[in-house]
Amino acid sequence: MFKKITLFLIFICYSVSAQTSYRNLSTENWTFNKQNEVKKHKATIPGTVHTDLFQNQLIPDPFFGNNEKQLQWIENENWEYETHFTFSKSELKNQNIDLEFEGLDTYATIYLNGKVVLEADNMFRKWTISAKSHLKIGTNHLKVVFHSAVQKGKEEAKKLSYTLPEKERVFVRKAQYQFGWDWGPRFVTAGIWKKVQLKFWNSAKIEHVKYEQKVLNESVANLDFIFTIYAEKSGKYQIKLGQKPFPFVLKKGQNVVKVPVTIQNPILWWCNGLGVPHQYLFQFTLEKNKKLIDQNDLKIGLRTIELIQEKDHIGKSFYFKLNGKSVFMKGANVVPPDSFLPRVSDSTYFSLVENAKKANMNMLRVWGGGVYFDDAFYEACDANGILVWQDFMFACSMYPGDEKFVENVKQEVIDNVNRLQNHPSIAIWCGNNENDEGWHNWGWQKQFNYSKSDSTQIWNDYKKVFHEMIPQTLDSLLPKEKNIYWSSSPSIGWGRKESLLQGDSHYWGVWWGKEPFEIYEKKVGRFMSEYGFQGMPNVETLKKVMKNGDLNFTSDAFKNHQKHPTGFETINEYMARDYVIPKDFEDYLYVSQLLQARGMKIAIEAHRRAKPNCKGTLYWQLNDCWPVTSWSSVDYYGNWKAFHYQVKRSFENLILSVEKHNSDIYKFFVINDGMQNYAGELKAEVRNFQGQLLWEKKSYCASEANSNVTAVLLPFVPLKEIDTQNSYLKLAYISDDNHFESVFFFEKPKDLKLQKPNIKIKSIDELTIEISSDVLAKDVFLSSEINTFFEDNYFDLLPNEKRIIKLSKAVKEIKVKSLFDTL
Ligand code: BMA
Repeated sequence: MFKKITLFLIFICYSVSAQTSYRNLSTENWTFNKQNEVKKHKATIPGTVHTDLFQNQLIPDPFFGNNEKQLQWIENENWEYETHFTFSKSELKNQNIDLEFEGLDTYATIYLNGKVVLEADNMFRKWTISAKSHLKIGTNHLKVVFHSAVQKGKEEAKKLSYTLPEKERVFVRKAQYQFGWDWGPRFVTAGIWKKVQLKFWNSAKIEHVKYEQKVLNESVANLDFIFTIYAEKSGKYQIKLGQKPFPFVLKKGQNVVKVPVTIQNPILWWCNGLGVPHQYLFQFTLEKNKKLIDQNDLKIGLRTIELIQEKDHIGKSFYFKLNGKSVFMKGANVVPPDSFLPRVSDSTYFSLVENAKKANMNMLRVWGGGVYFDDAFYEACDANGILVWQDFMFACSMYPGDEKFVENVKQEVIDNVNRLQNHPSIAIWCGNNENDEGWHNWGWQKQFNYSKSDSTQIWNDYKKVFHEMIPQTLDSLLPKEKNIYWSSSPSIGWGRKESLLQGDSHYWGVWWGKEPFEIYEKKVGRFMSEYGFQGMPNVETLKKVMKNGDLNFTSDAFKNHQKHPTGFETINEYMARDYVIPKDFEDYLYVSQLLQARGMKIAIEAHRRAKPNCKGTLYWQLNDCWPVTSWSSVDYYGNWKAFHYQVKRSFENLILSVEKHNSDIYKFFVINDGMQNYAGELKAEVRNFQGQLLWEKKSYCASEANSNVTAVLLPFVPLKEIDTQNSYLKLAYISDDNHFESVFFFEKPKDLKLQKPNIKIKSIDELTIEISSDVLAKDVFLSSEINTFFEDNYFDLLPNEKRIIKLSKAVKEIKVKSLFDTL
C-alpha cells in the first residue's frame, strides 16, 4: 500500500531525457570456459558456472539424485567469462562512464580491452569502475576471470598459525551455505551473479539517498532526506520534489545535501496483523540549469521501532515496540531460496513473503549463513508489513580479523546498509548467527587445540568485527532511530540457563538435544529466534529430483537429500514416541510432516502463552534452497508442508490454547495479539470420536486488544469417566460475529483409537469443496494430480462437521488421506 503525496509530487515532463542512463551488459553475448581450455560455451548473465555448465549439458542436473557428489570438481577450477560488445560514438560522448557489477562471486579479475581494471574479492559488494578511458568506439572486450574461492580460502587459511573452524569457508566473503549446510548441498559457485551495466552520467550523480525521521506524531512528520551526490563540476544545482525546488551549490567531488520535507497528518506504517503497511512515494530529480541530471524514487514507511531491554523480575526484557506499541513477533528464519542465486527471481521473493503473510507472520529473520537478499525481498516485506531481522553474513564459526579482511567487511556493510536502510521493514541489524554461542559452547578450543594466545587472538578478532567495526560503521550510516544493533543471535547458548532470562534464544534441546517436544513448555526465553524440527517433503517434490526406484529409505538419492548427519534417525526416534511408524514410504513422509507440525505447535503455543515474558517466536526455517528433508515449513517448490498450515493457525492474532494444569484440571488460554477487543462465551466440550457429547462447560471471557494472555481454569474435566483415547476437547470462543475454535487431544496420536472415517467431498463450485466425515478423521491430507493449493489442509475433521475449502485451481480428482490410513 502506498500513496503518492500529490501535494509535492506532480511529475514533470522534460524536453531532454534524463542525463543519467544505463546500458545493460548482461544481455550481450557472453561465453565461458574453464581456464586453459580453448572451447567456449554460451553463458547466461547473471548466472553461475554450475547453471551454465548444466544449460550447456556439460553436467547433469546438480539437484538430481546423487549428482552433487560428482560435481565437486567445479569449485576447484578457475573460470573465464567474456563478451565483445560494440560501443558507439554518441555513448562515448558522455562525460562519465562507470562499469558497474552489482555482484561478482567472488574472486574476480576484470579485464577491459586487455587491461586489468578491477580485482574483486567479496560477493556481497557492488563494484564500480570508472571506465571511460578504457572504452573505445567499435568492439570492446570485457573478460572476467574467476579464481577458485575454495583455493583462495585454503591459501588464506595457511597464513594463520592456528585453524579456524569450518576451514576455507570463513576466509571468503561469499555465501557460507554454499559450502554445505545441514539442509543444503555443497555447491561453491562462481560467476557474475547480478546485473552488469554501464552507467552514463554527466555533471553529477546521486550516489545514494537516506532519510532521518526528525519528528513523527499524529499531526506531523518532519523528515530530512540526505543525498550523497558526486559532482564532476562544481556549481549551482537543485533537487526538485515535484514542483518544489531546493537549490544548492555543489563542490567538485562528494557532497552531502539535505532536503527537509513535512507531511501533515501522517499515516503510519504497520506490520501485518496490526494495521496497514502504508508507504509514501517520493520522486526526486537532480537538475542543473533546468536540465535533468539524475533522479531517484524512494518509497518509505513512517514508523518508529524500538528494542526494549529493561531489567525485570526474570532478567532483562527483549521485545520490539512498533509505533510505541509492544508487538509479539511471529515469524521464521529465511535461507536463500536456491543454491544457485541468479535463479531466484523477484517473484520467488514475492511468494516467499506472501507465504509468510498468509501464515500470519509479522517478522522474518534473514539468516547470516546466506546472502543479503535482493531489493525485491525487502520491497515485498515493506508492502506486506513483514518486519526484518537482518543478520550480517557470518554463521556458526570464528572469522579472521586482519586489516584487509576487516576493511573488506566494512565496505560490505556500507554497501548493504546504504542499499537497505530506507526499507520500513528493517527492524534490527544483527552481527552474526551463532558465532558467539559456538565460541562459548561448542568446544572449538579443545577441538582445534588452541593455545591461550590463539584463543585471545581469535576472540579479539571477533570483538574487532562484531563489537567494534560493525556497530561503529552503523553509527556512521544510520540515523539514531533506525540504529538497532545486536551483535550475535543468540546472545547466550541454549545450554545455559541465562539464555532464557535475557536476549534472544535459539532453543535446540529439541532435535539436537533429543528432548521431548513437551520441554518447549518449560524452555521459554524472552525472544525465541530459533527452534525447529525436520519434516520430509511430499513425494511429488522428491519425484522431481529422483527416479521412482529411488523413492525409498535406502537409496543414495534419498539419503543425499538429507544433510543432517543423524537426521533420519532423529525423525524416527521422535516419531516412535508419538506415532505408529508407517511402513509405507509415502505414509512415512506424511507422518513425518505431522510430527513436525505437532512439535512446532507445542513450541509456538508455549511461546505465545508466555506473553509478555516472551515476546517473539521465529522458528527455524521458512524455506529451502533445494528439495530436501529439512526444518522448512515450505519446500523448495513452494509447497506448504503440514507445518506451514499449522503455523497459519498458531499465528492467528487470536488463538485458544490448552495446557494441562494438574491431573484433570486444564488451563484454557485466550491469546489476543490483535487490535480488536473481544467479549463473549467460552465453551469447552468433550466429545467422543463418534461425535457424542460427553461433557461441557461455559463461561464468559473478555479479551482486550494486544493484551497479555487471558487464562481461564477449566475446573474439572472428568477424565476418569471418559475414554481419553476416544475423545477430544473442543474449545470455542464466540464474540459477536467472531468464532474461534481449537481442538485438543488428551493422548498422543499413537494412542488414539481411530476408526476408519467415511470422508465425503462435495463440490460447491469449481474452486470450492465441502468436506465432512462421519467419525473423527485425524490430519486430513488433500492432494491432487495437478498442483493445486488447498487453502486448508492437514486438519482434524470432527464428526459431522462440514468444512468449506477453497482451491487455487480446478481439479478433476482429489485424493484424501488421514492418519487412520497409515495404521
Ligand atoms: C540453526 C541454524 C543453522 C542450522 C540449524 C539447524 O542454529 O542457525 O545453522 O541449519 O540450526 O541445525
